[in-house]
Amino acid sequence: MSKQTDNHEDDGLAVEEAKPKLKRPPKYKVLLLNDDYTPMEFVVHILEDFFSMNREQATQVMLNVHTKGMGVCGVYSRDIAETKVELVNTYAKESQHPLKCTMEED
Ligand code: TYC
Repeated sequence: MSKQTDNHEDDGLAVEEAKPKLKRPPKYKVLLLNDDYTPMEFVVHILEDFFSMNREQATQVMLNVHTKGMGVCGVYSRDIAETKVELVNTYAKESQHPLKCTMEED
């Protein structure tokens, strides 16, 4: 076989390398929204129980949400974030507080 046929040295084709396809799965921030009615102590309790914070951390995050309007409780995979949002909203509703939890891509 001639060199030319063998390795396509001059067949006019440009071969592009395939781009690596693997991407890290997206992460999601779980957010707590401020409102005028939910007691501060209830929010602290949520942050301790659903987001494994100690009392100091939970108090800091609660006050941050209270003053800034919104705050991050944690960053998780999509499934975990969705579950936390659902659990917090269900619990707040059952407790008759208007507290809202949501998520957004990190
Ligand atoms: N703003 C509420 C109050 O003054 C406290 C509060 C904090 C409510 C954080 C919601 O996500 C929240 N009682």
